[in-house]
Amino acid sequence: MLFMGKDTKLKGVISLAFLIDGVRRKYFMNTITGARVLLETLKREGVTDIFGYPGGKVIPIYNELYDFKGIHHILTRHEQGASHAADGYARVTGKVGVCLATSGPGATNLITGIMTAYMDSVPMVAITGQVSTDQIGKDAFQESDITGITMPVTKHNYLVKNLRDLPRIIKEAFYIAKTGRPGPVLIDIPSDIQGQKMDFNEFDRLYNQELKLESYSPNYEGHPKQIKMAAKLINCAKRPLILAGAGVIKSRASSELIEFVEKTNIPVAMTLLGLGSIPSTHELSLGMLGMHGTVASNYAVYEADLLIAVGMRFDDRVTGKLQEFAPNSKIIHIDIDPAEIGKNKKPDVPIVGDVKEVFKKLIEKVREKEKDEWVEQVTQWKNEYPMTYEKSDVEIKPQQVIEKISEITGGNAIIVTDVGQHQMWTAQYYNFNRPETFCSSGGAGTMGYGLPAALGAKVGKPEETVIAVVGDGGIQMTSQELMTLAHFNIPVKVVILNNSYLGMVRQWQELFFDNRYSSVDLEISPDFVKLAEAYKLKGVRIEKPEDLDRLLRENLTTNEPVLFDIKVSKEENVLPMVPLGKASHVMIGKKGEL
Ligand SMILES: Cc1ncc(C[n+]2csc(CCOP(=O)(O)OP(=O)(O)O)c2C)c(N)n1
Ligand SMILES: [Mg+2]
Repeated sequence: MLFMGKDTKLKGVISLAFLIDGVRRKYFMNTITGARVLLETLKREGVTDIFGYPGGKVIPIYNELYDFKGIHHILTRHEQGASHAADGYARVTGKVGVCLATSGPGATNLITGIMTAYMDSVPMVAITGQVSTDQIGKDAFQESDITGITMPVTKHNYLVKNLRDLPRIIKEAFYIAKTGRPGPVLIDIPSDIQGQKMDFNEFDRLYNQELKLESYSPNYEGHPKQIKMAAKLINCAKRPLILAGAGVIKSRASSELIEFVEKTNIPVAMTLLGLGSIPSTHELSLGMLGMHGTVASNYAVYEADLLIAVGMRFDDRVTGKLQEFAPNSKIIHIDIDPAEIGKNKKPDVPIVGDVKEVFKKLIEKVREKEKDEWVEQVTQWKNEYPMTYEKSDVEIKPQQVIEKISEITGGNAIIVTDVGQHQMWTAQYYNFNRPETFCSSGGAGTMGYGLPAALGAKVGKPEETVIAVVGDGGIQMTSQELMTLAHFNIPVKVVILNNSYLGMVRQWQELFFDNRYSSVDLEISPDFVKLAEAYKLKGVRIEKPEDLDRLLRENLTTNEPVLFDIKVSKEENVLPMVPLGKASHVMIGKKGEL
């Protein structure tokens, strides 16, 4: 054809311009923005999902996210939701969870989630936007000193002052977050740095430089002499007991723990966050210890002559009155963090190292042992004092709901809880079969954690059934994340144990403050089913015991998000209980002191 139309000519010119630009970028000057540097580095660190919320000082990052391939961004409805979601994601995958927020209020909204992750040693990288470098310190719009504010609740944090440092900083942040004792790391990136340009090859070179962290080198091995001493103590002990904490799960040492236990026939008590490290139904599992632990666990601690404390930190909810904790016992303490050794309880044999590595060596050195009188004794306690509650035909008991969920899922779901009585009932009545299936805010006790953390867990493990067990109080702290479930069609099951109270506080007021129920009444609450519907989710109300089994079975393992509002007996208490400040073997049960 001799003559081209005007439009066709124009298209031709535009295509040519694009082609030239492409060639120029590829072979001569392929520059990328700081925001792009961030995303490229995250991708190289294996990040596939980010939880976040945009704002003025991260717009350049969101601009790059717009068409960036390989990273999926989930818009939560509050930054707190983003940090808890990153936490839930990390706990079930073992990967580093990533959250992103703008400067000022966006950044400060992340803090509760960062602190929660810090207290429970969860690997997380939190990225925040900051005002531009020339405005820092001038009270610019939405400026906050987030590195200063988060100093006590992060393992490390960074304010990026030069784009050339960014690839190294991100790489370091991931390394620090996931190695040694895991924890959250925050990276604060001023907006001008996000917009500055860098040559792609230069980025590549900077990223590939070897990490040099001189003052940080976690010890994984465990000292051979200490391990030998530990084995000697274990071989001589008459009444040994293992206390398994979150460290067992974080170092993925469950199978080594089980091998060790089966070789030596030593019983195991677990901390709240250690649940799942050995199946609850294992004959040598005594269940949880501590304030709401089993009688068998707490009695065993009192009677033991050797405690093998593994990846746990003698938290006060575990020990009760510290001076009277394990009074007749020698202690072997295995932990990756040297700062934990002797912090609360002085061990006879400290071993600083990774639980998995240490156990591999211990298994070789300990003698095989048959079940003996000690195992008989703890089994007798187990049988004599099982977890029990009074059943009812007229009202649903909260413990019954958890037992039912355990039965329906076969103990194989991922269970995420909020904080309160329902959390403790879940720990007591759900039979955890395997590690990385229980997320709960142990150290911080953060109400509002459950729903967003479950959302993150489901994104991390889409093939698993994820159930959030929450209270009628806690759900109201982060209920906006129901919208995130609906928006991204994340099929989490949210089970509200609705007792119309801030139940755990009410329990303390009943038992220790003369029944003076002060500000714990939640009778005036939203209609949760209508709330679910307002968020475009299915809501199911269960009020009668006879409907519980059917309605749970029909809706618990389907592939859609569902919210259950389950009316449970209002004034049920979590028992047994070690009253605050009492020795851990002094427990109260249904009929007073045990
Ligand atoms: C953010 C936050 N605020 C306050 C508390 C104190 N607290 C612990 S448990 C609890 C009551 C929780 O009530 P609900 O969510 O209904 O759960 P329930 O105990 O009734 O199962 C409160 C207020 C907390 N742990 N976290
Ligand atoms: Mg409640």
